[in-house]
Amino acid sequence: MTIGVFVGSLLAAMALGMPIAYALLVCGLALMAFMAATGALPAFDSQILAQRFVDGADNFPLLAVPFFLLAGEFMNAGGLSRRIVNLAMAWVGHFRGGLGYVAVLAAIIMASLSGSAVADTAALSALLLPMMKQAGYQVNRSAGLIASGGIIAPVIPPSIGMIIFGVAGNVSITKLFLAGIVPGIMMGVAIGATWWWLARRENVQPAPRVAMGERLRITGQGSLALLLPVVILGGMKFGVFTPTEAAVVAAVYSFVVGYFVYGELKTSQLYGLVLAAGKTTAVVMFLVAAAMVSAWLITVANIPTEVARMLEPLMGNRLLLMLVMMVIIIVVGTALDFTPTVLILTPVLMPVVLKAGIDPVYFGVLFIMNNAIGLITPPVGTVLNVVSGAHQPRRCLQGRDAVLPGPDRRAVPAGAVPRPRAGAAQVADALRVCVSVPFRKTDPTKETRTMFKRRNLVTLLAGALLVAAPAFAQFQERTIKFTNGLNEDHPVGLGVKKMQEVLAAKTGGKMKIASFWGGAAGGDLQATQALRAGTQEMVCTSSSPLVGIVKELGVFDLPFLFSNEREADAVLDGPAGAYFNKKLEDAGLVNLAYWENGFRNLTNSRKPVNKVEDFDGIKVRVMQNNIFLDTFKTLGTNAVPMAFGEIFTALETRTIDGQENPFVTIETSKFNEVQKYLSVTRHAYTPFLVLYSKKLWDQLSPQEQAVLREAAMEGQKVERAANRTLNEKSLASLKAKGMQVNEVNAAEQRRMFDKVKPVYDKNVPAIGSEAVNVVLDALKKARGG
Ligand code: TK8
Repeated sequence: MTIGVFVGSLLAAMALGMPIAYALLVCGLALMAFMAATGALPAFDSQILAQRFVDGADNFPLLAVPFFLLAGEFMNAGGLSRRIVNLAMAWVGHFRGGLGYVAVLAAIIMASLSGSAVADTAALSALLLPMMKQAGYQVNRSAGLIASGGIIAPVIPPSIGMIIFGVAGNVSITKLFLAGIVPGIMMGVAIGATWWWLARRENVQPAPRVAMGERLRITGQGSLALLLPVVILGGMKFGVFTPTEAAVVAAVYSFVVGYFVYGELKTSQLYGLVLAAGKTTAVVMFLVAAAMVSAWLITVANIPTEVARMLEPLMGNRLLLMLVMMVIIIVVGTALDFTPTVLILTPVLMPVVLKAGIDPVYFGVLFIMNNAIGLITPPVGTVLNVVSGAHQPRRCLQGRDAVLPGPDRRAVPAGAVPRPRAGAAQVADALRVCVSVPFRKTDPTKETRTMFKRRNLVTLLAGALLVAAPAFAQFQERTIKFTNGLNEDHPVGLGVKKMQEVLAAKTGGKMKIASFWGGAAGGDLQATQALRAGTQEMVCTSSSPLVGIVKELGVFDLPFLFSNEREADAVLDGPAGAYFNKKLEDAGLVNLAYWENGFRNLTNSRKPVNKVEDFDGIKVRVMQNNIFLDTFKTLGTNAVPMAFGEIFTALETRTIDGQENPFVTIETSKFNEVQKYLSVTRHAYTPFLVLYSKKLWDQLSPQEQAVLREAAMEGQKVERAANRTLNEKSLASLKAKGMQVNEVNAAEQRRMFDKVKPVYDKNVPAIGSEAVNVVLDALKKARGG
């Protein structure tokens, strides 16, 4: 049913002629309204939608989009594209069907320079199509060839499509980029082979062979353009820069070459080029932001699980599963534009991919390749439109401005055009696609069988309930949505399991917890905001990201506050803990219990940190509050606040060198895969808060509230114990997995403490001295003072 609302609202909005970005927002609204009405979501809250929307665009890797677009503009206007065509001409122009090979070779090279199929195709068709026509090639066939070559662009890096897939699916963009090279070249070879087959029958005089000396001269001219992909890929491969930085490098490089070296880029053009890239960026980013709203609701509504269940029969056969998913992508990709297809299908299919054990990078590259086919197939076929619109014979190689005259330069890149599609036939097409997929796999015999079983089960349960009903009358059927940024194998997973058991036993199965892991349904802060708005019941979060909401929580970020777990327990479980609970409640949050994240330690990819001086210059991610930021700045690092969910990718792409977290979190979040050094600094202890939405809490009966509190306290015992047992084990296994671990001796720890002392004085006013004193007093008591 939820799937029906998802697909139905999306298609209905599109049928009304709404641009896709708005259709996605309508889909989000519809899903939220439906879930609120059926009780799957506690409330409808437009503020949360707005928040998700803003968060959707607020993402570091996406910053690559405007720069790659700008690079494309500079390349076309600066004469780089033309030189690439010349170069291809010099080498393969003289074969039979030569101009066709020129188109393919140039497409491959251009693909490695630019991230957008539309920009490449626009440039190539403006240059080559008139030439091919003049030479006597069939226009339609030539246009088809250029269009087919154009769709190599999103596969060979850099690729805006891959950036968006990486962001939407949480997959390494660097890995996607590197994995796209060979498949992209294979696409070129395949297109070239097809052309060979077709061109045998064309009766066209090939261009004269270019003499070797001339060839080398032309290659020399184009070599500056050829160097760019080497710089970009090499830089990313060896960790010199991130994909985002690569985009900036590409833009600056193509500007310098076009402006200073070739001298074709004119100052007067700059404004127009930047404006064009800016406009396209706005379209892409708006689309991404809107898609993040529906993506969140898709996750919360459990649609991926439903889809996974439908694809269940295929789970054992990965090849078949891939095949089915790719067919879905191709079909949806023909009906929708490129980017919307990525944005809509990624959150739905990614969980299936992970569950089936398919490599997400492999899936991503195939996704992009098959989705690219949609660029040259009706009804949407953006690249087709470009080819048919872009060629203007009279401007054929008229000199430096031959490439991309007028409005074509503005042609929006792959997938970015929100175009109304009111045609009944197209809507019917899309409907058929989206509706037939989910139901295709049902096996009727199996269906009846499970129904039969289900009926038995229901009878049994009903009987049991009849007997037990009076005892559980004070409880209502409730499914509590719980989210967490960590993976399920973290001890928090055990704590939640315990809570589920307690709830099941004490409420006769009426109250249940539906848990979402790995930040799949939003990070700590987002979830906490949802709690305050009353659209989500529960979250387990570190105290630190919440300092913006309850400033007093900043106490726990003061460095070297606790020296062991016993002290932490004494403070948190005593009156001091109650003091913060009161503050949290005033902010709309009921804290059910303090669980444990634990003592934090620094990891980084540059050097072991043994002493204070070693912090110098390391780029470290810190939790999002000023006290942490201040601490790490004072220690000498280059500190960057960042949400937890972005850490892995940021480490992998070397946007940052390091991060700090407890051993168990480091291991369960797999940071060791992208970090070399682990220094046992124990510079802070972070508690976890198990929060419940106050708005929703007030709707619970006193019995329900009591059971929840009890469950959270039982969970606390399990979680803390597991965390502490696991702590040492995690350290050992991090070592075994290849991390280089160093202890920090007591004297050095003391020096670190001395260095960060000013952080206390500086931040106490912001935290409030009352809160600081409450904790310090409790701590004194705990220490026996
Ligand atoms: C997990 C976070 C995390 C925290 C952080 O959701 O942000 O570094 O330590 O463990 O709460």
